[in-house]
Amino acid sequence: MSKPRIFLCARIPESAEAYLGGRSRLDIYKGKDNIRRAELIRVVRNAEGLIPTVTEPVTGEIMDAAPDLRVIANYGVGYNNIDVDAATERGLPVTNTPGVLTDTTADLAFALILAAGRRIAEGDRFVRSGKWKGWQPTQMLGQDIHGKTLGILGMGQIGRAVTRRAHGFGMKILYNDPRRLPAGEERKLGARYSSFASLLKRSDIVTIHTLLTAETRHLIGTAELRMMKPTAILVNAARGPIVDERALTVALRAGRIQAAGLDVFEEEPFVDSALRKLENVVLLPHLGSASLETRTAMGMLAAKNCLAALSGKKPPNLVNPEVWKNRRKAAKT
Ligand code: 8YV
Repeated sequence: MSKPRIFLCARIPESAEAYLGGRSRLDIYKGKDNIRRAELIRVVRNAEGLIPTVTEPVTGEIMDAAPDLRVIANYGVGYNNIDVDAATERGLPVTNTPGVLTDTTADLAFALILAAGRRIAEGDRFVRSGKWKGWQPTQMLGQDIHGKTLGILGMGQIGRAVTRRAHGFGMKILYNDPRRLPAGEERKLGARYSSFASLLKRSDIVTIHTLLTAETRHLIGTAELRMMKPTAILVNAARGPIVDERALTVALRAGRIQAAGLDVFEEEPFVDSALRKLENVVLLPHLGSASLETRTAMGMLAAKNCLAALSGKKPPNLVNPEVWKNRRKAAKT
């Protein structure tokens, strides 16, 4: 049997590329910048498997440009870049990479909490600029993180991993999620359920770990920022559009909240200059899962999902399982 044709939209760590390359006829986009839509439409024509990343919107138009396409295996746990309904309509399985990046992303969220609270990036800029003229007792005072109340929006795998870290800092944990955890699980985790409004009002730090959906788009806007404490810190390592970036910029500039840490933006890689000018926000280029170990593991999982589907096996991380059910039904009739 000839090897399947797979198109990978960006370079991934070497060992994962080698794994895929040994099992498929692999074509990798090697451009310096992200692949553009027109180019993707051109190259996807030959693909049976497509591995996109967060930066490639995979629309019905892309799917229709690929007559042989049999699977879309996202490199990432969040799959808002893929029109899953369009894929389901076309009988195309979509997969993602959950689990392998949970702890790495939680580490990064915690790094943002610490960096925003203790002014770490600002301090680094201060030293590099040569402006530091000597130690002073009131210089660059931030706020303690240990012992504070942490509000977690979205208690999925990453939210739980953040909770575990927060216990090491003696923090009190509140959480809000459309699905409340069973009491036993809450107890084990050491997190208390809170209404959305009450979490915003009571938390010293609010960290976002929800999926981007129609319901969570601009979940945090002007009204929500006004509910937060003036000393509050907001962290977003989930998806940019969950926060109304303009409203956040206004709130940070006016000192309506104290600081923010952002790993994601509404229109990546665009970050408004008004936000970039502020000292009380830490800005990162979507580094949530960016460790060599984790980006390799994501590549291996995306590869396994892709190869499984191409060999007719149910991929381990299907996000639209109804496609598989329909396929089995069709095979029986
Ligand atoms: C990835 C992420 O870097 O997995 C996710 O949802 O946001 C990041 O960890 C990105 O999706 C890569 O495509």
